[in-house]
Parts: sequence; structure tokens; C-alpha cells
Amino acid sequence: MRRVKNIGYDDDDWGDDWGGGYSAAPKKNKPKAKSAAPKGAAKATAKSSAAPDAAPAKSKPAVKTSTLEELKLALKPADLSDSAVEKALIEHGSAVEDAFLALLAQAVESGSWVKSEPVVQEPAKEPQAENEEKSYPKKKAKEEKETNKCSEEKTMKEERADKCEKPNKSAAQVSGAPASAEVEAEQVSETAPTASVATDQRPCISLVVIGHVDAGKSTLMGHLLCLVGEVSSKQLHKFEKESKQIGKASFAYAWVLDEGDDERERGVTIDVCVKHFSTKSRRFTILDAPGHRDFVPNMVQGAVQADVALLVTDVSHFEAGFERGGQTKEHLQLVRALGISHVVIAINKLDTVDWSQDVYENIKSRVEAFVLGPDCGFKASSLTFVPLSGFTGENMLERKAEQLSWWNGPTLIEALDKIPLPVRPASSGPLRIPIADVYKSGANVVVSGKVESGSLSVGQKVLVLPSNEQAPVKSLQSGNQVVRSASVGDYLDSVIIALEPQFASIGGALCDPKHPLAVVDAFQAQILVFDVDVPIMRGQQFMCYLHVEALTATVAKLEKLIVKGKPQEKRPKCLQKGNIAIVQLRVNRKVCVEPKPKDGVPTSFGRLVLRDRGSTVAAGVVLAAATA
Ligand SMILES: Nc1nc2c(ncn2[C@@H]2O[C@H](COP(=O)(O)OP(=O)(O)OP(=O)(O)O)[C@@H](O)[C@H]2O)c(=O)[nH]1
Ligand SMILES: [Mg+2]
Repeated sequence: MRRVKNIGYDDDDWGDDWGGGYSAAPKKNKPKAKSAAPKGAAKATAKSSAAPDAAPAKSKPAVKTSTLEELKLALKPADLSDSAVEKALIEHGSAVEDAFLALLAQAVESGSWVKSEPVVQEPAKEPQAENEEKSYPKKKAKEEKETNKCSEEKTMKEERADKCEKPNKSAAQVSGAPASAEVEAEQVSETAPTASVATDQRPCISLVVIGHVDAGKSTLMGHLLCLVGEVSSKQLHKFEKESKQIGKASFAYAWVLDEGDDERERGVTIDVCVKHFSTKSRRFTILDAPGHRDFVPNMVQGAVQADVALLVTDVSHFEAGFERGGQTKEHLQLVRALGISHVVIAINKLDTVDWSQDVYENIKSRVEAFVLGPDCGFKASSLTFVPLSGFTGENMLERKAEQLSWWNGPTLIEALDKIPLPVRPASSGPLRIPIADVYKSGANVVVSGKVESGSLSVGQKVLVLPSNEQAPVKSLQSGNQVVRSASVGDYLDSVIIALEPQFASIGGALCDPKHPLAVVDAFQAQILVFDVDVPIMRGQQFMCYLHVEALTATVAKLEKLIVKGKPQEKRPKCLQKGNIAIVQLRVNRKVCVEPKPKDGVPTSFGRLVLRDRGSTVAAGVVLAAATA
């Protein structure tokens, strides 16, 4: 276990905060005053709980009627019979939480929970007061999110300071989730399972934002989040005021994503920050990566979770970012090696060159030549260029400046909305989620990460690797909403699992207990060698980035060279730039891997990058999980 955050809940908090559903009754033995259940249902509960008092002569029921009714309400989509609920309550000695989880798991397994429609009532059919009551927890959570921001930031800053000192110490320091973990947990806990369920059918795309340091990535994304309404004007005003106070006024938009104290003081992104927004036809998870060369490992851990990339290039310092030593080319090569095939290229800071079309065309042609060339290998049809200014906001949501009248192409938001859906493993495949972050929540553990394959529902049992523990999922949150299930491609900000926190760790995985991932310390991989100063030899050590894990890898064997797609007979003695080879790698600790399927898309458990002394030397896929 490398890093677990305590977000300050204990079991009692969970019980109380789950609203009128399953948690109100167990501890206090009476229904909660403010229930998230529909009003009609609340009336029914009140009536039924009054009944036993009115009929004293009758024998006492085995379980409390009010508890039974409340459980039925919380599990309404599964349409359970009284006897089934009563049986579960008796079996669990009236422990309502346990009975709820058991029934939920049964319902999910039988398919009745997932298939049923969300139980959010038609607003038109509901009395006004009830609507207000139902929306209260969500509204309250949102308000709290705003007001709690400062205290959250404080905790985060301490975390960040720790991370900053040792940037490579943990595998995935994805920062968006930690920032809001406490509030997210509150949102989850305040909402009964039937009250707030995301029904957004738009596909979810993970977008990694890459480019050289100071290219304007965080400013562009921060400004975009403000324009689409994900950041309130109050919050932005706060960032403007505070950034001005420390002499970093130009970083106000970047502060939307650069949340750490050290990031704000230095004016650089260190950790990948995760945020969400939507366009007309897509939901996006932004992974804002750092551009500084010292933080390439963090960038890789963001890129490995992404479907598409947004490259930001700075027209005012283009050469520094593009030529040797700049990160533009390395980032492009890395995302390509990690399986990303579509890139939106933002030619940024055009305000600094008076919106010059010549400058735009010149930079576009140079980037295009590299991206389509042999070092990168993207297809022309997979590129979209957008001239803009992330600072002024020009050509992001709309085009206003007269100087940009020469541009007839898309705005940034139009380009993002038209991104083709990535080819992914089927949602019917086995569940796989790399654990990008872990927090402690009393006796539960909260993890975050992208669903790489399969799907996940509340109540479903998952296998947590490498600890090999099984536990049910208590709740899910994705894109700032409580959801009942998630599918391949969705980024889950929190998966609350009824499991002791020490059993989940960053770099581990959640998977289908019937189809577990292999956990190995050696594997066979096919790699493509990049621009290396010294040829790769047997016995050489590298940093190996495999999904969200960072490990030390030793080349145990150079097995075969592959020339024009054909494996050669003779074993290679060393590997040079451009070589494709099959090698055996031994890593310093057990890691979850999934070999690339013969005909299909590898998950991030099958993709790796090798780096040495600050440079990327190779990238590839896992072929077999066999130990050497
Ligand atoms: N004039 C102008 N300045 C910009 C623009 N976009 C960003 N900047 C400035 O560029 C500086 C760096 O911006 P950031 O957004 O932090 O850059 P970044 O690419 O996120 O940097 P790292 O994450 O550290 O790699 C800030 O001072 C911004 O105000 C732009 O469109 N025009
Ligand atoms: Mg940044």
C-alpha cells in the first residue's frame, strides 16, 4: 500500500448519510426526517410504521415493517417481494446495510436491477414541494463543494507537497479525484441509490492534454471549463484575486487545474489533473498532463488512461518546444505508442503574433510533417488543427476576433465534438479497471480509474488485485454524478468498495472475479525502440510504465528481432533505433498484466513504455504473462 488518504468518514457516517434508503433505520431505528425517497413512498412508510402501534393485539412481526418498506423502496427497481426482503433481514440479524447489499447483489446478478429504468419520478407528476425535497441533497452537495473547496485545497496541498518532493514515488498521482474526494463521498452518501442516477447516454471520451511546458495547456482547459459552465464565476474570481496576490495573475485559468500549492507557486503542472465536461454529443474526461520534462512519468500515467489527445503548441516559443529537448515530439510519440490514434492540435497563443495566418500555416506544416512521418505514424484523417488563444478564449467556443476571419475550420469545441469514437474492448468483456488513486473512507475504500473493459454496477462483487480480495461495490460516481453502473470508457471518480483500505493500492486493479488478470513479475513484450544513444542490451535496467504502474524493469532476454512483420531466426545481441523486437522483461514487484489479444484492442494493462535517464527509449505491448 503506497498511499491511502483518509477522507474522514467512519461507518456511522455512511449509515447516516445514505438518506432514507437503506441506512436510516439501522442505527437509530427510525426513518430519517429528510428522505430522498419519493413523497408517496414516504407516506406509505409512515402509514405502515404506524400500523403495529394501532394493532397491539397482533403478534409482533419478525422485522420492523418500516425497515422492510424502506428497504423495498431503496431497491425499488428490482421489485422485490416482502418475503424476500424479510428473509434477507432475518438472515442478516436485522443488519439493514448487510441485507441491502445482499439483496442488491442478488438483483444485479439476476439482471433485474441493471435492466430496470431509473426510478427518478416524472417531474410533471410530482407535487412541487416534493421536487424541492428531492433535489435538496444534490443542491446542498454542490453548495458544499464550493464552500469546502478551501479546506480541501489545504489537504491537497499537503499531499501535493509530498508528491512534489518525490515525483516518481507513486505510480499514478492523478489529482482530480483527490481534490474532490471528500465532497464526492458526501454527495454519494447524501443520496439514496434511487434518487440520483446518471442517465446520460452520450459516450465518454478520455482526453489527455499534452505539449511542451508553458504551451498553455492548463490555461486552455481552465478557460474551457469556465466557458462551458463547469467553473463558477465566483471560483474564477477567487483564482484571479489569489493568483494576482502572488504575482502570477496570468495563471488564473491554469489554477482551475493546477490545484497544488507548489504547482501554483511555480506556475507549472506537476500531476495529471482530472476534470469533466460535455459537448453536444460527447462526455469528456480531461487529463491535463504536465509539460515539464521532469514530469514525463506523470504525463505517461495520464496518457495511458486516454482515448484521444489534445496537443497544445505555443506559437510564441515554438522552436523551444519542438526541437530536441522540447517535449512536443516526445509527447506525440508517447501517445502514439500508447495506442492513441486521434489528435486535435491546438495552435495556441495566436494573440501574441497578431493572429497571423502565415505563422499558423508555418507551424501547422511543421507539426503535420512530424506527426505523419515515420517517427510518429498518425494518419492524416486522424488530425484536426485549430488556431486559437487559450488566454483570450478566441475560437474555443466561438470566433469573435476579426483578425481570425481567415479561419473557416472548426472551433475547439466543434473539433472535440466531432472526435470519432475510439475502438474499445467490448463492454461484454471481463471487467478491468486500473486503480489510479486510492482514498480511505472509514471501513471502506474509495478508488478511481477508467473502465478499460467490461462494465460495473452497484452491488457487483469485484476482485481487487494484487491483494486478491473480493468485495461488493457500494456506490459509483462518474463525471460528478452518482451512477448506478459504468461501462467501458467511463472514468470513475469514485468506486466505493466495502473493503478494508489496506487491500487496495495504486497500480492495482479491479476485475471480474471469474476472469482475473495475471499478476506476474516477468513477461514477454514486443517493443519499438526509439532514438537511443546506447543500444539496448540484455541485463540493462529501465523505468517501466505499465498502465498506471511505475516499476524497474530488467531486460532478461532479447528473444527475436522482427523485420517487416516477420520474426528473425537469429537472436539479436542488441537493439537499436527503429528496431522492433520481442523481449523478456523482469520487473521489481508483482504487477497486473493483460497480454494483447490476437485480434483486438489491448487494454492499458497490456501497454508499456520504457524510459532511461529522462528519455523514452521504447514502447510496446505485453505478449504473454508467463514468468521467465
Ligand atoms: N498570451 C497568451 N498567453 C497564454 C496563452 N495561453 C497560456 N498563456 C500563458 O502561458 C503561461 C503558461 O500557461 P500554462 O497554462 O500554465 O501552461 P501549461 O502548458 O499548462 O504548462 P505546464 O503544465 O507547466 O507544462 C501562463 O502565463 C499563461 O497565461 C495564450 O493563449 N496567450
Ligand atoms: Mg499545465
